This record gives sequence, C-alpha cells and structure tokens, in this order.
Amino acid sequence: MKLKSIGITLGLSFAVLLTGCGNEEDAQDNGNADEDTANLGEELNYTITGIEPGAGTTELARNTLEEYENLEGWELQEGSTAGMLTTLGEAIDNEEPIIVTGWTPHWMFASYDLKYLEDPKETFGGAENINTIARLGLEEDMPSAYKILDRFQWEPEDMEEVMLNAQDVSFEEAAQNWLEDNQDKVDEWTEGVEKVDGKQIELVSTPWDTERSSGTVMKILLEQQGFDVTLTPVDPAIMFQAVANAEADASLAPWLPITHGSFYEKHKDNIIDLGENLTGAKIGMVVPEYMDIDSIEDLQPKE
Ligand code: PBE
Repeated sequence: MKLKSIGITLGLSFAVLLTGCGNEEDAQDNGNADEDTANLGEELNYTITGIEPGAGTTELARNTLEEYENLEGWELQEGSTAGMLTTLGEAIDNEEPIIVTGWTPHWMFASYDLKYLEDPKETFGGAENINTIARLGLEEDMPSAYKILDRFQWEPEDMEEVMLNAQDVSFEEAAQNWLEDNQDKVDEWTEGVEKVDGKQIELVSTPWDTERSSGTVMKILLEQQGFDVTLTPVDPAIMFQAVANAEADASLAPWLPITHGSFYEKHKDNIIDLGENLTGAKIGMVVPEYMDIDSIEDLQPKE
C-alpha cells in the first residue's frame, strides 16, 4: 500500500519502474495509462514475438495487425516456436515486458504465469478445437484404423500431461506412459476392432508439441493393433494437401474452425472430417501476468 501511494505521487517514470517490479495497479491508477502503454510500445520496439511463418497462428497474427487500427506500426517477428519460448523465458527471468503469439494447450502456461490479451475483434477466433481428418476411401481400405481414428478423443489435460512429460522423456515414452495410465480409454477406442498384420498407415502431422503428443499417442495405439505406422510432421498447408491428395491417410492436427480454417476451406471436398478429437483449445497474444495490459486494444500505435 505504501509503495502504491509513492508510485502515484512520483508519477510516470517511477510508476513504470514499479510496474516492472510487479506492482500492477499503479500505472492505471495514476491516470497515465496511455503514456505507459505508449512506452510499452517503445520498450517492445513495437514488436510481437511470433512463431513459424507457416503456422496458422502466424496468419492470424498478421490479420490481427491489419484489423486493429491501434496496432498501426507494430510488427510481427516471425521465427520459430523454440525461439519464441527462449525469448519469453528470458523476458520473464528479467521481468521485462514481452508479447508473444501463444496457444493452449501448452506447457508454457504451466511453467509461467501468463495471460491472454483480450481480443474484442476475435481475430484469433474464440474457442478452437482440434479435429481428426482422413483421406477419402480410408474407411473402406482400413476399417480398423478408421474406427480408432474416429473414436479418439481426449481432454486438454490429457494432451498437457503428455507434453509436460515429454519435456523429460521422449514423446514415444511420454505417449506410452499416458496410454498405460489410461487403459480404460484405450479399451473404449479399440473395442471390437480387428487387429491387422503389419498393414501400413501414414499419419501426417505438424511439428508442434501439441501434435507430437496426439500423433505419437495414435501411432503407438495403432501399432498395438498391428499397424506399421509412419508419422510425418509437416507445415499445416502441406498436411491438408497430403490428406486431400491421399498421400497421407489421416491427421489429428487440424486446428479449427479458425487457425487452419483457410486450408480446410480449400480442401474440404477432398477430405473426411471425423470431428473433434479435442475441444477447448485457444490461440492469441500472450503476455506475462505482471504486465499492466489486458487487451490488444490497450496497445498504442507507433507515432
Ligand atoms: N499451433 C500449434 C499450430 C497448430 C498447433 C497453434 C502453433 C498453428 O498452426 O498455429
């Protein structure tokens, strides 16, 4: 409380300093919120830390910069998820401001105190789901695999468990562990399904931990049923194309309706949508809790 009143009397520069130390309310209470967020733009060099150019998230972030007038002059720094996570971790170690493009499920929310910026224009969509898609004719060619793919559904917590575990062990081992702990689900998904003898199936996926988790769980599940499974990570655009051209049999990685919506639209007549395998995913601009902004609209344009 004492710190707070000092912050108000000494005004802007000291308030910014206090904000940096985690005293969140000062900046807004002192009536200089606009100036504070203008400084925030400068501090961040008007840059949002993004991920891979081919990610659905990146496309949505580019749209976001265009749709919000207050983001005039801001830039999206495209790069890699690993780079984004390193930059985020360093900023948090130093309690510096940072804005990244992030998503749930992801271990970053378990490791750090983070929040999504409100997105009143919903340029990042609302609630996202992850769907399973199959190539035309898969049901006839591989009824056992099709049935398991169609039945597979889990919760964000399940996926998070595999992702977190895979920080310490390989994805194969993490997926194996999860399957062993969730035998009831495995029994449900495989009930009455006939085993096969080394039939080849090609799963295609994307390179993010979310899909490495679901893809590897499905790979092992199908291997237990006697399939010879290949799991190939590619860009979202290629993933849809591969299933539509029947170069791949199925994927558990499409984020819909928004994140990969444009790819889905393009290929929807040539793929079978088996529906959601996970509900309650989310994409958006993510900042550390200690930052004093709540909405994308709080950001100030570059002068
Ligand atoms: N992601 C993770 C991907 C899909 C899964 C949200 C970073 C994307 O295409 O944006």
